[in-house]
Amino acid sequence: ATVAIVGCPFSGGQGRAGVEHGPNKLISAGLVDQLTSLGWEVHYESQQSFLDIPYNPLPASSPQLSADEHASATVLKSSDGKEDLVQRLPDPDIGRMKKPRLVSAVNEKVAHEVGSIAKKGWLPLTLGGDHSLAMGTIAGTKSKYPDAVVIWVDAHADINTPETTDSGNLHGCPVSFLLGLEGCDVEPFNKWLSPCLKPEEIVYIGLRDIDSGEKAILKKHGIKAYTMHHVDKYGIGKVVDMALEHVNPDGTKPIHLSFDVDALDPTVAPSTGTPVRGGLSFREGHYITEAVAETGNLVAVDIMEVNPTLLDPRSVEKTVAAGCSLARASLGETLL
Ligand code: DIR
Ligand code: MN
Ligand code: MN
Ligand code: MN
Repeated sequence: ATVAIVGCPFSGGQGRAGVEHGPNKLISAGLVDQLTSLGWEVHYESQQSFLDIPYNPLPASSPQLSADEHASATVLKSSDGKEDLVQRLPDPDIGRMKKPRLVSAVNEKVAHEVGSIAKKGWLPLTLGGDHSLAMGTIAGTKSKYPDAVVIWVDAHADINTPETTDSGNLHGCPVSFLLGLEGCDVEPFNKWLSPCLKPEEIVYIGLRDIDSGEKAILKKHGIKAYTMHHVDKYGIGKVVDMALEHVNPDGTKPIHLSFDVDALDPTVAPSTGTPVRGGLSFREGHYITEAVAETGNLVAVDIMEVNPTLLDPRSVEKTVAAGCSLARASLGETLL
């Protein structure tokens, strides 16, 4: 079988720099060889040029500009070894949404990329980058598998709408856009993204930091969520059984696993932008990925929100190692 790694060095869905270095760190830690050792044919093209869009921050190689200049500068940029003139466009807030044009344009490209990989019959493994990218990854999965279901592992529900978001950070909103909730039919997203997920096609595991607006949305739409309270009460084995039973009662549907590493306890995955104490243990997190792999129905995986610029080297190493081992377990690595 073939896995194609989609590295998304993107941080525009939230406010903390550094998460754009997640993909390279996971790759440098040896992920390609690790997956090859599991028997996968691995496709990976480094530093994906598909994310290079006019709203992106300047490449590191470009001359430093002030914030004002940055907003609309025409800069020299080399692509394919050739110098080009690129207009970098301003991206003011729309309503509460921060960087809406950037997040939308990047996700449109991610959806295309993930969709075309899935259409080859390959498994896309997307490395974030922030979790706004799941707008694109899940839209891509749905373009190939319209009946796909989503297992969303996270401390957060990421189901704010442009109207309910307090932070304005779009990594807190991807699920709403996929569901097409009230307030999500807005430009620029509605130019390319149409609702592709039904409330009964997603289940959450690991939640423990849900905004009040999000709680109301989860209730209103009857969306199944197994919080850390449920993990404590039933144990992870039972929770995963119940989650799979909810989204996939016949065991026939394709599964997209979207894993935010902040679902893990901060002692396990400290280097992430919005850590919340009381999270999944190392084994609980891995159990989820192993059990999903065992279904044989997995068609796409996201490993999101690894930020290798946060905290000390030991914390970074732990977090990156956890990201790699979650990816391996998702792709069938077993303990025995
Ligand atoms: C919060 C935090 N619910 C927000 N969300 C995070 O900004 O909408 N998602 N951290 O990963
Ligand atoms: Mn293409
Ligand atoms: Mn998330
Ligand atoms: Mn999160």
